[in-house]
Amino acid sequence: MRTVGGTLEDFERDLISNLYYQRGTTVESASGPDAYHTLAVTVRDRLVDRYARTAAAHYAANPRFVYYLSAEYLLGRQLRQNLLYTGTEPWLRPVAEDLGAPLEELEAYDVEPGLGNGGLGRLAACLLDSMATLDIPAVGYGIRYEFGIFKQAFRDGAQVERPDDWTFYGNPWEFPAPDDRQVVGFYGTTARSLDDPTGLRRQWTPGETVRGEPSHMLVPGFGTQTVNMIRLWRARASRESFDLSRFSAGQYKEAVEDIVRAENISKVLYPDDSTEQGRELRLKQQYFLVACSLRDIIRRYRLRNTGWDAFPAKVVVQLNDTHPVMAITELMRLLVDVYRVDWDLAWSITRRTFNYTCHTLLPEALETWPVALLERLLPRHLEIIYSINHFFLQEVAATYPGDVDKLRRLSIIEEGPERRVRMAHLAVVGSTAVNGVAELHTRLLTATTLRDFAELWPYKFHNVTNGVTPRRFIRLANPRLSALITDRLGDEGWLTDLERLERLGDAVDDPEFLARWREAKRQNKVDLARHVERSTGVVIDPEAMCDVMIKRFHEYKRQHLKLLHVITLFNRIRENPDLDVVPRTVLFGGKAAPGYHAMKLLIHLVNAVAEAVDTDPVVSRRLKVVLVPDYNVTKAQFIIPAADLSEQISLAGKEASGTGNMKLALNGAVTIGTLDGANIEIRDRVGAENFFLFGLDTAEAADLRHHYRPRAFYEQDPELRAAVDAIASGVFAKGDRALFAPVVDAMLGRDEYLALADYRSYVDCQEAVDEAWRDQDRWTRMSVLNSARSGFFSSDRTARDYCDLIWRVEPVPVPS
Ligand code: B1H
Repeated sequence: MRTVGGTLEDFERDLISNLYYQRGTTVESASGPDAYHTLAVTVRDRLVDRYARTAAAHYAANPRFVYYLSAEYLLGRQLRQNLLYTGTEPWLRPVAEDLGAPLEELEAYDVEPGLGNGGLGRLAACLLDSMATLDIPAVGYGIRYEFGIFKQAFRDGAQVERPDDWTFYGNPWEFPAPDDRQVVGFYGTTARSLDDPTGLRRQWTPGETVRGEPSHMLVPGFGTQTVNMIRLWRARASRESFDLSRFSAGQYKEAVEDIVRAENISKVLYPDDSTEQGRELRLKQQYFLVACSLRDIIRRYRLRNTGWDAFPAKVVVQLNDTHPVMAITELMRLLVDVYRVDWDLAWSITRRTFNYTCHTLLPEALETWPVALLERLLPRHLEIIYSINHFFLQEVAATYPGDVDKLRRLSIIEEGPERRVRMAHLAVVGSTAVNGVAELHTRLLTATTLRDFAELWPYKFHNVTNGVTPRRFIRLANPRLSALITDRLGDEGWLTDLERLERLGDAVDDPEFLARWREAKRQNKVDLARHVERSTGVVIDPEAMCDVMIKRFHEYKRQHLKLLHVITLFNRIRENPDLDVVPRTVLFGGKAAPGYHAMKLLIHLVNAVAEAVDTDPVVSRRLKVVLVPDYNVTKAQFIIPAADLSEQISLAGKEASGTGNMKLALNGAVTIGTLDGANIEIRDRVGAENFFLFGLDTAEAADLRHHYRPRAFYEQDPELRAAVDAIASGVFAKGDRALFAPVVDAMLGRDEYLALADYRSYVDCQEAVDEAWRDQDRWTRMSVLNSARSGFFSSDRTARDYCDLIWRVEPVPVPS
């Protein structure tokens, strides 16, 4: 069925009609939200035909589907993306005119769904985009948090968190699907199944039930007909929950108690990043997501298939980190208890269905749940975990007879005063394939964190280096550079075959091309300066080097090392006002988890240093420091195209991959970085001469840790000492020496991530950066080559790697 026409006139007619019949208003009296909503719906309608044809093609082919389970998605703004993906982008201007709404105002209503924390959530979004672009049948499952990642503001320089009420004006991009609701249980008791002599089948009677209501957003492919979906679950009370008799008796609070408790499950995204949150509600969220999603997966499977033998041939589930790992026990429960499949067959099906991506190496980020909590909240799942562990440890004991220590290390249960379930172990045991997210990460994972498993099952482990979608992160974010690239390469084919960027390599000998490249960067900086001035009041110079560090605030990422460099520049210029330094704008962006006090204090310090720099008449002419508030996908799309220098300075061995590093390199920023995560692969590709390398490598860092004395570095290096002393002196706190003392104490005390050890190498490397910058032709060539050689980092390649190594799915073309 074809319901929308393909011309601008059709579009305009539909727009006026939607405004009238959906919003009940006219162009003359439409508000900003009316105009935005109507435009959004009119664009969305242009995806619906394709979505319906995709569903039909998938139904006919009955293919193997990828089901991506993730607690987080950072989709970014939808309007421009969907304009681009429907080929209606050129109409935006005339259409905005029809509506009498300035473009900027329309876009301001296009709020991004902030349903994630950082890289892990954005990777999920990039992979969905690439799977659709590659015609892979796929569904993303997640939670429709009522409040996404908090909005960050600053009060006197300190971070304050405000709720992200992202659906305040409604969300025009989603379709509710109440018919596909599910019911999920919690708490309660378990009992024997009388007909099961093995005791492995049992019955769970939950003590509480909650309804999961799905809605979906469309995930179009670029340059193809496929439109997949992401299905998000919202928790609602079962209808019986409202206690009318209590309400009638005037007990209003009690009458709605159950409703509130149920709806709290999808109320808010946990604003953690890489720290474990031992909260019951969080475990409830995790189970809610997987229970709803698995029921939906089974419902979809049964539309075209019968029996269970074919299940793993038709269903492959990718677990995005450990957050959805309870799915393994839930599938076992459904198969064994509900569908009465024998344990062994159920286990074989389960193991063939799941795969697990690990995103970290930090021990504190490896999720574990107290046995006692599981026993209360999910009693049947705990029993299943015990059984899985029992059979697994039998297998281990047979492989390593007498090795008790091995059993202890591999067990899914961590013994100790408080027994806990190790979710990563459950994930590895219950999966066919396990992957790390960059070469170094996978190597370290198999050599350290999951070493015993890698020895036991070496064939399970794979590397799939992360990637980013070039559609959002170049084409949408950086239209100027995109136009230049398209002009040079002849067509837009590079957007779906990013390795073609390689052909830009020849352009480094073309002075005219270099000039246009530089001009695009400069214009991007002018745009960014306008945004920064509007949101912070700070005026930045588009001629200065734009030095960018954008990522969550975390100790291992070492924003404090960057700050020591900034303070060193500050000190140098103050001491020698005539010093010939390269003018820089140092731009930070990122949030700290609300409970992460050390990082919130560091944010405060960044703002304080920014102010000190800004109010110093001499320094402020050469140096600017800005912490852009509320860094998110939208802000990333403004900042990345303007960046000259990309700061990727985590301690080697700590950043699993990084993906901002890829986005920045693709947009022609040159990296200063350590040998960590995907930096290594970026450097291998762009060439050592186009990458500023500094610092300890993983082995050196591990060695130094044994006998590390940060004070020794402090004492030996006068510039380092001056930088640390400046913080301690209170110059950034109006003389208050106490405020930032914890930052100084952490540096001189343990300096967990060896920032002081890497300081000299970093600061000297920044001098090499300055030297390269002074030769603008040289810099521009480096910039072009970074872009030209980063084609590997397309998430299309990542998705293909998953297909080849892990999923073994085939594309299903959708006829037009
Ligand atoms: C990454 C997380 C993460 N790794 C716990 N782990 C969270 C862990 O709310 N939580 O509890 C949230 C997020 N996030 C990141 O994943 C890595 O640090 C990056 O290096 C990597 O690029 C990204 C995508 O693989």
